[in-house]
Amino acid sequence: MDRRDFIRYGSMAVGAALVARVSRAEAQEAAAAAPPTVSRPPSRTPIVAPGGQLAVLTPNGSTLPWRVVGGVKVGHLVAEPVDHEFAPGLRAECWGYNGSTPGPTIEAVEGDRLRIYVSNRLPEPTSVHWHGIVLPNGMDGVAGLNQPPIPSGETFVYEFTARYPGTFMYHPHFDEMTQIALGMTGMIIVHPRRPRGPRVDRDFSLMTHEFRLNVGARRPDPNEMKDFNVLTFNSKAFPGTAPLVVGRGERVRIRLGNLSPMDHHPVHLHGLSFKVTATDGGYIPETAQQSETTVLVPVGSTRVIEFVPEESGDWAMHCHMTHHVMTQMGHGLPPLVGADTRRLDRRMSRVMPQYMTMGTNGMGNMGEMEMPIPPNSLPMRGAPGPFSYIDMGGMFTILKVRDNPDRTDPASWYTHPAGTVAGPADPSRMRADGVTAPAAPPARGPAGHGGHGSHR
Ligand SMILES: [Cu+2]
Repeated sequence: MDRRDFIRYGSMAVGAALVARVSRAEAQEAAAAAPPTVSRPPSRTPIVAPGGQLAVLTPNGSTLPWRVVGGVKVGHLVAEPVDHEFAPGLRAECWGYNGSTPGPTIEAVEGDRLRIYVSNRLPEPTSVHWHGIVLPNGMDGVAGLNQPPIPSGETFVYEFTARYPGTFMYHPHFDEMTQIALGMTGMIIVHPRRPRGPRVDRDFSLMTHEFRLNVGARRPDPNEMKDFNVLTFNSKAFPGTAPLVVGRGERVRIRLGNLSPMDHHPVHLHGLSFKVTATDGGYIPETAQQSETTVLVPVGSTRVIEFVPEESGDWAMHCHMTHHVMTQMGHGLPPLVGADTRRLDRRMSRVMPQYMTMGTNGMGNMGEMEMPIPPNSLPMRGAPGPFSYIDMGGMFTILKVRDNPDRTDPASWYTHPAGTVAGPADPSRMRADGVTAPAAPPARGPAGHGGHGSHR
């Protein structure tokens, strides 16, 4: 059953309308079962490369461990199905590496000799392509072109030198459409032997991705070409995304990769501007670095950004495609804004006393309606925030800028200094400023169907 079928099923008699039967008991039950809003990020990392370069943090992820044998860094990737949680309440069988999607971040230093074993526990062959790495042709991982595919149950070995520093990726090059769509991606970070540019205090890695997961389905649909409904950072949809906790005045680097099947992601950060310092092709000279607040990360590319936040707070970081901050039931619905549904509601209430058509005043409050949803599905979007419901989900996370980042509980909200939060206008101040409020919008529909907060 996909979400449209669910909507149809829920509103058989009314065709296009979106139906919710909301009762206080149901809402309270759902709220009691609701998981915590944020998951915990990893703690601060050690120095791993010359010049005091810090290890990269992979929120919601891990780093591939090395064993050094005769001066060679030896690692092991296991390609396998993984039981993956996109966000509390939404699980699926994905494919990944070493028990996760994305796979562990591969972190090395310029000049390192790497030997990486790849065991295939998938039901079909696979291969690994080291995206952006300059290496001998037979190590490039394109099945058929550079090597035979790795049969199910077998282990191949790749060996190459990380010749150039940079931010790269890895993924299969056998049945790419299926294997990448099911989650087989990962980042490769090669630190320079001599640090470039100012030293950073935090270094994060985020892989953007998109999945088609029909409500009730066990696995994402790898055959989907256009209509994705679970949008992710490191394969997590908000509120499953761990926040990035940083210090005010610290220099922060975020490495973004995109191995989505079909979509580029314009990733936007609030409250600051950043410089794009590198791509998977190499470093951008300082004189050519542009100041931006949104960076487009095309499919098959990485973009590295750096910034120094000057304002503390909880700042949104998200893909700016509005349908990419939605989840399973967020799009593909009939448009209802401005529809007059009074007759429909009167008729429906005869057979279904709690019936209410939603969406006629906009969709902003849909996520918090706590309407009954099918098992293993996400509500339309979002999670509770410090002021009200945050109506974004999907490819959304929070940059938490604090004065004491290492003593900050990542689950805590920013405490705003008095007088620094937008609120209702004071009528006398409005008069003094010569501002007259326009008439309220014309009332439509019976009481209880109106604006924000009136639905319970
Ligand atoms: Cu996007």
